[in-house]
Amino acid sequence: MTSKGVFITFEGIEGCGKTTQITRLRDFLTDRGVPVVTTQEPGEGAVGQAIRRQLLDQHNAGLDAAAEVMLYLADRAQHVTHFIAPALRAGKTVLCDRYTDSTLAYQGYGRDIALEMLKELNEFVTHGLAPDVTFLFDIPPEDGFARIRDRVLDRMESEAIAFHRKVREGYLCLAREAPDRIVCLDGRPSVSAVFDGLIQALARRGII
Ligand code: Z5A
Repeated sequence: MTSKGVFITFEGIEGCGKTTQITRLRDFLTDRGVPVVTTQEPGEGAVGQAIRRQLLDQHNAGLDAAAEVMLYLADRAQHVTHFIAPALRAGKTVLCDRYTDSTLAYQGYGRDIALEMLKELNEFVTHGLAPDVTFLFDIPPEDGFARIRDRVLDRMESEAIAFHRKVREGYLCLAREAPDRIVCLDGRPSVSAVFDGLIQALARRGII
């Protein structure tokens, strides 16, 4: 799949600060005249919204793990075809809140679904479209949940803390496996300090 724009993804457990940093980076790039779009998984477009509702609905607590992963992958297939790939072809920088690494971390490491199979399925639904760079904001689950304590938790957030610890450890394994693509930043310092680290990493890669 050919692309002209830059594809940047953001990963980490709940409350790690992805949305906050994406907003900052969008504004930073827009101020410099870079065409940029932001998006998220799951939930882009009408199909994505319908899938997202099912995935996060507390009433679906008994959702089968295989059904769960297929829904995330179906959302991604739609997302790549109808949003991400066209935006990249149009030369836009795409800032995407969660992508393939979320499936490996949550369904692979979190739910113990075979990683090699998930990697193949990710390849299938994305047509091999990989991010140019991925930011992983690493924080302990306790810190992430403290930040979102005023929210009504959804189905995924309601999983036991042990699940979220496995997901965090999974992300750290993924970062060790792909050090050229995944930039792991400590998500605990202030929003500005984390953003400085992100900008420095983009500058080192010649992206800004
Ligand atoms: N999921 C999956 O299992 N498999 C998949 O393949 C995919 C997803 C794609 C989607 O949740 C769920 O689906 C997610 C993974 C799963 N579930 N879990 N559990 P979502 O889209 O609804 O939410 P999220 O992606 O987990 O985002 P979030 O909880 O909103 O977190 P965030 O975007 O990383 O954090 P934030 O909104 O930027 O910040 C949270 C709060 O912390 C906020 O009040 C900020 O002001 C504050 N904050 C942010 N940064 C800082 C710093 N540095 N210091 C202090 N306070 C801060």
